[in-house]
Amino acid sequence: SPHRAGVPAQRLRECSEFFALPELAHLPASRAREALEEFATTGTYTHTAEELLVGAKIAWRNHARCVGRKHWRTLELIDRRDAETAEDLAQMCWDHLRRATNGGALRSVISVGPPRVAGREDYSIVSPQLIRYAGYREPDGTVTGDPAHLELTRIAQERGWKGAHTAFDVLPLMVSTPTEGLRLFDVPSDLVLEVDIEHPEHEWFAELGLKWHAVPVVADMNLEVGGLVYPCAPFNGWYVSTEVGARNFADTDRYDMLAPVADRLGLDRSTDRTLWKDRALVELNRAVIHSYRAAGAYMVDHHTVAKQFVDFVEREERAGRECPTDWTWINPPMSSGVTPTFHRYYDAPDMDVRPNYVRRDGAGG
Ligand code: NRG
Repeated sequence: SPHRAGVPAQRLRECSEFFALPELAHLPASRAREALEEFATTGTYTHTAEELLVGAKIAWRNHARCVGRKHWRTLELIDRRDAETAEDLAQMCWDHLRRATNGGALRSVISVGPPRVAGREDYSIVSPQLIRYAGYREPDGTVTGDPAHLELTRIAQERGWKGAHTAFDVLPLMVSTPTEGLRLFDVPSDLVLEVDIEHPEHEWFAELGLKWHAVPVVADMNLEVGGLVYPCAPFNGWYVSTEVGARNFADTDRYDMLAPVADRLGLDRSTDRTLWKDRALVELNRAVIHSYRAAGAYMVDHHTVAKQFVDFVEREERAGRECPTDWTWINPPMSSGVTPTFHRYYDAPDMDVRPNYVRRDGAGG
């Protein structure tokens, strides 16, 4: 029977389909047979580093919500499936930050820890990203820092962490292992490249005291490849400027900076019809793009990434591949109608295609 270890039929199917990918056509036919046999009998099997990297790249190519997919071939792997301790995972994350940041010339990297094994707690990164800013609820009800991370900050504080109480305290890295449970590690500050936000023309902008980190390393998604689940698989590309300028700084439940920016610009906020929000948003985003460029920290603007994405979709069409895409995630949160991604339809955003990155439950990011 092919179900001796109780592996669901769907997982075995993912295994067969994985080894049938053209990207693995050079493997001997015996590899697929033996992997499937071992998976069915023991409940797991071991990817070669090459299979894992191919899987991680194709997972990126398949991810319907990612607008940066044109660069899927450039992904680099840090293979730490041999990690045993929480320290090992922390070390993996520090290596990741160093390799990904690269002094500002960002590189796309994925680090992979031990796969899920039935009957054992996961090795995982509990933090939604490797770098996140704390949020503190003040007695008057306001928030200092990032309101998205109030809960995460409370957990860190319960575990004895003390932040400096600025609006940009880097939270400790939180990891979990089967034997040690949840553990916290301060992120070495020399591994956190940050950009102070200033405006190309308005001197006063720097006085708003905004800054952001250069590298978004998403850590709350499972990598699913060939029927295996890797719950510890932090990965990064680079920021689209609007993620920072039109969401993190602008959302009313994040740093909520549109009104302060509009006031410094001297805009009339007495009615929405003056478009003060839109005008403040443009200047805020100009400041973000300008500052990252001046600091030598790579990021892409929403116009450029939209063009790259349409190139990617057309290339996938020519290659005869489906390209599942979520229109609502691909389009930028400002000026969508003046980017090319807005003006077309895509293959249905099928989140079930594998390999893929699958969001774990928990805090947003
Ligand atoms: N909006 C989030 C980051 C989500 C992922 N974005 C990327 N991913 N660019 C934020 O921190 O603003 N990536 O792998 O590059």
